[in-house]
Amino acid sequence: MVTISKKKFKQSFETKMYSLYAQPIKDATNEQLLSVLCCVIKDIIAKRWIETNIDKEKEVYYFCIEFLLGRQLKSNLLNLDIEDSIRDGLKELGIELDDLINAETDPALGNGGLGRLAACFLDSMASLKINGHGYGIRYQNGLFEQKFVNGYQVEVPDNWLSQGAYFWETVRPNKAIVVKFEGEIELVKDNDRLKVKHKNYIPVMAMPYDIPIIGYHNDTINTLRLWKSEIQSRDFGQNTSNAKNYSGSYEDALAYKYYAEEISQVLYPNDSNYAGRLLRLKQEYFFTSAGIQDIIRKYRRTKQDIKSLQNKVAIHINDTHPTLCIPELMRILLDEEGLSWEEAWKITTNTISYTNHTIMAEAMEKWPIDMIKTLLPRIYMIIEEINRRYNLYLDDKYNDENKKQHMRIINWDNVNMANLCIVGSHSINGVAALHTKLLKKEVLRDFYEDKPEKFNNKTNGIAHRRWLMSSNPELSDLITDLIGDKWKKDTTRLKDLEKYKLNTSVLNRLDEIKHHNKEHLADFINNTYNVQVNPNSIFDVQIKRLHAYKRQLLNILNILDLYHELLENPNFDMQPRTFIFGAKAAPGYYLAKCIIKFINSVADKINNDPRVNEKIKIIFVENYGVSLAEKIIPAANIGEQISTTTKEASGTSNMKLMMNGAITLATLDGANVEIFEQVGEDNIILFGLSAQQVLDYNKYGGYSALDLYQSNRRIKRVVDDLINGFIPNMDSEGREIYNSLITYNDEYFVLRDMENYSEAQAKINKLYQRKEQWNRMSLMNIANSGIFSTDRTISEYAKDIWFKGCEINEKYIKL
Ligand code: AZC
Repeated sequence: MVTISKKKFKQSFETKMYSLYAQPIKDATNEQLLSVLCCVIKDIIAKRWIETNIDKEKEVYYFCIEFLLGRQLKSNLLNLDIEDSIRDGLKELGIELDDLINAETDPALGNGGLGRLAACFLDSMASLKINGHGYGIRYQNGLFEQKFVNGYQVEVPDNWLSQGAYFWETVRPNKAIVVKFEGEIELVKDNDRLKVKHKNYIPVMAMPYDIPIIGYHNDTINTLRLWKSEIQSRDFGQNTSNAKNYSGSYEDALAYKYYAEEISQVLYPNDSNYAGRLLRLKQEYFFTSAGIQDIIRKYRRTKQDIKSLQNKVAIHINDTHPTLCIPELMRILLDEEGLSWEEAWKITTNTISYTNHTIMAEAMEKWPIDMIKTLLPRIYMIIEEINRRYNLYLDDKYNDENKKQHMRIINWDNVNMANLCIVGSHSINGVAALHTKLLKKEVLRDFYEDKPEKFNNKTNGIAHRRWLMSSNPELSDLITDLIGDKWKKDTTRLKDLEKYKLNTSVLNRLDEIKHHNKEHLADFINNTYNVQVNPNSIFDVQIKRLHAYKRQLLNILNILDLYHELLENPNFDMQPRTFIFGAKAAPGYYLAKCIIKFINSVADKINNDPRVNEKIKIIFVENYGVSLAEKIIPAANIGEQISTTTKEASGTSNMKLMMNGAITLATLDGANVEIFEQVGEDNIILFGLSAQQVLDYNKYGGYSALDLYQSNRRIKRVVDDLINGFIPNMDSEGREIYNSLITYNDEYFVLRDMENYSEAQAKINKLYQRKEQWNRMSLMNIANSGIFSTDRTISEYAKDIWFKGCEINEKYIKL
């Protein structure tokens, strides 16, 4: 284990301050102090980082177009176990560690669940001593910063590199790689073989920026390698004689610079939604090609036979965005290694595995043939050949044209990326039991029936080190006081907490800690938004992307209904509630933006109505992201997981919230089903249509929202509020939402589930008043959250997918 004494740390800190900034500590800004601290920590880990990179065992490469890391300082100190000496050392130098923790930028290089999951996976791979590395894109601008102006979402570019640099990264120009776009393919005869010549291509340099990923109390330091796109400068020793010849004019040079740099300029702000833009396809090829070339380059240095690649390397495709790993690996094996198609295909499929993250049709990537053909001519040829061979297989096996059509990789002038992933990998998994079941039974049924052995489930998880130990230290300490600290490395031990479920003093302690966390959050809300919230109220939290299927609308309509009830009956028995929302909407997603405006407008009305604002407060936090989540989650009493059943593949905020003692209010969707199985019916509040009911409705044309609206007084009342001027400062947004519910027949069953939801909310109101019982439910949630650690998820990936059949598999079976 790396260690550093306080004395040594202080010396290193001062020396680094002089060498970096040539100034005394007292003159430094917090950013400068932070950069010095990061450098000192990087010095401490450098030797271990290099050693982890000298690989003896099989390595995992996790390809993902987003990594939503969050701030790193606190979790790095925790994982290295040096927080105390650093805190004390800094104090003696007159510096507060917490000031530096808060000075760090929060790199928002992801949209939501998918990107954050990838970051949790990195943490767990390192903590389980798996040589697992991430490949992604170093976006110049991450997810936009959200501001509310008059209740509307306004997007401001995220300038996360404004401090000049990201202090954790190390750029490695000597490891840069050329990625080739466009041009023509020529097949030249070379002895008795055909050689592939790519001519007139546009070379784009992929510059690697490495971020260390530090394992928990072990010596593993893995790497997240993010690629930045740059122009190809001539002096990197790579043969680019066939590159497109720019005339050398100023305009040409500028156009080329723009072409190259644009690729990693900005993260697409869509969550679970496919946009189909050329630039996105460039991004996808850019990072997959750079990553695959990098893997092969490293492998070649080991001088092992390329045919043994699968014994040393596992490549994981996180959703379809990195699908081009498949034809890119084929390209290298065929064109550079000279293998036959059969050999190359066997290696590729045995090396690559794929995770699906959604069944929503609008998220399924389908790229137009013409686009791929022009941008990636050689890659397209390979995809075409994969498709041709697969069609032969299908024709041989099936007669049903419909079925075959559904399974083809190239179909209706598009390349279906999910189909390519399924055909080109040896494992396909969903991210929660229900989701995997829906993949097998509905969305991917034909593929499942064809090759059932390829399909498996890997229920998502969360990094408990960040989401409990680091963000809720008081709770973490209480747990350790009660059951010892083994749970930190084996979260199933949290179960030992159950023996305290009848212990009043433990339950009271739990309550006190929750109360402290609520006070902290209340202070933050007061300081930031100038709204007073009562820490004795129920903190009811819905934090996730804004999407119709996630049904923030159901939540706000119910609040509006409560408001009416309170106005009609001021003695209405109601425990005070603070409803907290955090959500960004994709900039082009109009309905989602209307819902944001609606929530803000309702908040404005209710928060300023003295008749009710002792009972209800609504807070919509601006710019929700990882850092805000770390503040909100420890303070939550209720986690709202109210998606339309079947639509949320898994969810992960549900797991974070339960692990911090919030009670889940949920539909039986995604991983909520497994949360329910863990905690039992007494410790979760369920409502809403079942998966089967939703599937049946969808099959037979839905229900009639209009009938329900006309027959239910309370539903009619809140729906009418959308358009009758009751909520001030709304423009056409109310009409837009109204239409989605009534004119377009409520695709997401908001009104259909409304009565049931409001009964569930009333139940919570009663339960919360029985404080001891509530605290017991909270304890039972924490105690049964252990299986939702990504340590469990990753050990399953390791033994069932990445190291299946390998000797070192033994190691993971124990986990
Ligand atoms: C999300 C799912 O919507 C969410 O349910 C899941 O928890 C998360 O992935 C992690 O698995 N999906 C996405 O963010 N994006 C896509 C393209 O599915």
